[in-house]
Amino acid sequence: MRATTITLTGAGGQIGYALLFRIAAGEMLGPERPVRLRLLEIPAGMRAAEGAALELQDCAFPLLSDVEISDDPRTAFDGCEIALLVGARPRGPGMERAELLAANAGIFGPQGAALGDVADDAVRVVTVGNPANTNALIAQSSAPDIPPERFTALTRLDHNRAVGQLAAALGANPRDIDGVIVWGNHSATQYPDVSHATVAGRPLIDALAERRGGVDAAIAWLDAEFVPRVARRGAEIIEVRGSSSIASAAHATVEHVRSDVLGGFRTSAAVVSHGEYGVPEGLICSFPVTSDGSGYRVVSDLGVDERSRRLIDASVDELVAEREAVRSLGIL
Ligand code: NAX
Repeated sequence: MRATTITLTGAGGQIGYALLFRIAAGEMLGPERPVRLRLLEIPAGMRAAEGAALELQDCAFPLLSDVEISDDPRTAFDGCEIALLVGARPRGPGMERAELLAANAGIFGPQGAALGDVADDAVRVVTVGNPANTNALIAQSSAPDIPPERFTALTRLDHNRAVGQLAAALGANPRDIDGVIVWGNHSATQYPDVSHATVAGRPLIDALAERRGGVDAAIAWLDAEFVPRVARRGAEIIEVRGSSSIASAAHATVEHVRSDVLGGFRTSAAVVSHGEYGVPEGLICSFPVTSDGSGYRVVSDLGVDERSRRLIDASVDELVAEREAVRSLGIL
């Protein structure tokens, strides 16, 4: 089988290091599909990327056809079929949000333009680097010849975190939990929603009410513990581990691409809005999605109750504000 070209930015960073070996082992695209890796770094990260490439060689992965490293986006994205945009500018001490958005626009704008110029016609682009949704929007806007639907941002980690919390609260196996939705921005305003979720085929809210002594108590737990814990899980990991989420973020990235390219069950991903659920068109917002292998599509026919509406709107408002901030900097 022909090798698929995957470009990873930030390949010398922590998530890059966790991700490369899983891709090369065939976990992202399946055990039959060879991969060709293109690693993009800035000069300061080149040695770390080179070291990772040496270790990839030492694994002698049968599916890995070759690895190239570059600090030039046009070289690294040449012929790219799957772009994983992980490298980003972190928020420095005292950095304002506008500065953070501008610094990242200086990365994701040129990378989007390079993708538009040199990537494969069928390229799919996943943004992991934060602020992920707005970075994806900037990259997408810089590549007008690539269909906007090909740009997605990672909220699968938030989705998996929500499933993990529910499994623990219900004493259930994560594989029995279905239909969880993460809405909105990959930030503390995100809304993990269980109103359409099931556990072993039964409405999850019923199982939760049984455990917590009634529907009101179940909703109180969702509002006071579940939603904030999932939304702030990244900060909790930093506090406990002393470093941000790495292996779980790499795992979620593997699953995000796998579900998109190979198809699968309903999950959550940030994709471009066409106005579904009242989300303004063009925003890259987390929705319930499915894919048959040809790319994520929003599942657009689910009911939204009043409580969910309020929480979705709060996160969407933040996405609108980020887009406005980027526009006011003259970036979009
Ligand atoms: P690291 O700081 O370990 O690595 C980032 C790497 O990107 C560095 O090696 C750096 O040299 C490189 N880089 C910077 N600018 C670049 C550019 N213009 N082109 C290519 N490479 C560039 O961070 P890491 O822990 O790997 O996290 C990467 C990003 O993922 C961060 O923005 C982080 O906030 C974000 N995350 C997103 C998550 C999500 O669910 N969407 C969860 C995990 C993570 O927090």
